[in-house]
Amino acid sequence: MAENRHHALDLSDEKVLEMYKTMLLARRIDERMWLLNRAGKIPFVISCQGQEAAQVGAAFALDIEKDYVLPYYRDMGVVLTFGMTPKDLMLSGFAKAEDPNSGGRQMPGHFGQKKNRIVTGSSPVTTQVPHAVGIALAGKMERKDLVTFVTFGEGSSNQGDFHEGANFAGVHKLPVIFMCENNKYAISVPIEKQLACEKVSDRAIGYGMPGYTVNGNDPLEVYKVVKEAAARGRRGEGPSLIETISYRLTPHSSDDDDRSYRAPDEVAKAKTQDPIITFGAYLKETGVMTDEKEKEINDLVMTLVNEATDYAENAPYAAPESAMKYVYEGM
Ligand SMILES: Cc1ncc(C[n+]2csc(CCOP(=O)(O)OP(=O)(O)O)c2C)c(N)n1
Ligand SMILES: [Mg+2]
Repeated sequence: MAENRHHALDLSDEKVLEMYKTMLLARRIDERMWLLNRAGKIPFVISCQGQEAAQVGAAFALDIEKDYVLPYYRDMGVVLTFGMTPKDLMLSGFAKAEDPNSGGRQMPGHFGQKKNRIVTGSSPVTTQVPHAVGIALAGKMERKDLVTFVTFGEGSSNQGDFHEGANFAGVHKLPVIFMCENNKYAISVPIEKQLACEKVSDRAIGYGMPGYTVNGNDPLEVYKVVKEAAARGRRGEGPSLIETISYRLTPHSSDDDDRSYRAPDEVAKAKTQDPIITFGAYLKETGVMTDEKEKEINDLVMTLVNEATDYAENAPYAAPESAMKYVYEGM
């Protein structure tokens, strides 16, 4: 039997099975969205595939009753953990009126849900970073017990917003967790052409915060480092920068053909480290997940995905006369 690593992190067997279920749910919703896109039913998909372990491992380390998350477009694992439902996500995919993210107005992947403290983001990458810093500043001024958690890609870590936000958070010792989901590509640009430094986490020193690079395919490693970062933030010791290394298993989006810039072999090799497979294997090797339990989780996940698909497909679009709602105060 393999070494049990989750008990040392105070994670029960039940909790790690819940992590696995959430990762699998994100993966299966995402896969369904691709099928629906190719069937001409939903306009656009931007995937979480390959990043579920980083997203779920991190989100499980936060306080879902108090903390604020500012996810980026791939973070299905984060928003599912914070309470967004498969139905909500499918309503967004189909761009239907009831979509809590935008009322069916924006592209999918622009997450936002007030009741779950998922802060809505914009399409220009990295704009969520200064927002996370601002919310952490407000929390500190109001003496609230909260941390903010913000994610972005490694390509986006070159944007000014990241550097300005990180510097301000470092100077003012704000409770922000900056998590860079390094998936080795920014659309067609490989990591070697994006960064002159070896690691994104090397940048932390410039902003007076600790920086960590962890295996983004291992939810337990990510959980541990985010848990520690949240504790530091709550103690008033300031922000942290965490870089999770994984691999983007799909093309950039449903509108991209990745065969034009990366070798199929490279993708095939990365698939051997697919976190759904490796974490599933860990749970089996430690005796936490039996074959029956695995089937039970799979069946439950597929029921949720099917129900969400049917519900969202049959839901109404937003009324045309509501198009300007939330844009202008009165028309
Ligand atoms: C400011 C800005 N520039 C360019 C784009 C177009 N764009 C959308 S996603 C993306 C790549 C981002 O790569 P990375 O940050 O590594 O995230 P990933 O998609 O790999 O998760 C680009 C260039 C944008 N949305 N905003
Ligand atoms: Mg990237």
